[in-house]
Amino acid sequence: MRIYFATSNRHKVLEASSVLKRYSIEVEQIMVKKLEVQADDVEEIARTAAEDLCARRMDMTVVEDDGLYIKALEGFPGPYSEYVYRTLGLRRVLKLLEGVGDRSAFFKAAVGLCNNGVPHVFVGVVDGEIALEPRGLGGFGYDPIFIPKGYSLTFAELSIEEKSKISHRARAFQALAEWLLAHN
Ligand code: ITT
Ligand code: NA
Repeated sequence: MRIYFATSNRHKVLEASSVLKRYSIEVEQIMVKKLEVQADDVEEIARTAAEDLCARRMDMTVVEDDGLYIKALEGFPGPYSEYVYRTLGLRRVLKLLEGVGDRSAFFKAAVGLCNNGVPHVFVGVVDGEIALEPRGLGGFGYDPIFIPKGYSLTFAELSIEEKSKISHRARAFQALAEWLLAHN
């Protein structure tokens, strides 16, 4: 089986492939811009984007929207993660947490799929905490400051295979793969 991933982000594709190959599902990146509405939650953003895929008759295509939700900041940057990463950057996000005791956070991935003209959304979450300093060279985005629960390394210090055992993206794509194999 093969799915098409409408994203500009190569890292998302590599990580999704690393998960989906276990299910013998191939992933092909397509440079089609996903519909990005503003909403309070990534799940709603992914659902609207999946509906748009179906409206464009893009079957077996997925889109993904993610957010990093920091507890002490009431879930900020959440659905604004991409914008905040580009504008504030990691250092200034860390600055917002100076002196804060509870550094817990979670990543949430919402993957929208159009299958046989019907939109579906699969969600994955990983709990963790925000590091004191950026560490590691792997991954992308907030990876250098996110330490998954039960680990001492940041996502950027893990290999793509290790990150893809536990990440929000891995969990969302596992749910997608299981659903696809059961329904196709
Ligand atoms: P698309 O073309 O798929 O939209 P994007 O990179 O713009 O690619 P999003 O709009 O979903 O993706 O933005 C999510 C942001 O959240 C992204 O820019 C990263 O900064 C961050 N992010 C998402 N997943 C991440 C991960 O696994 N590790 C670190 N940061 C992540
Ligand atoms: Na984007």
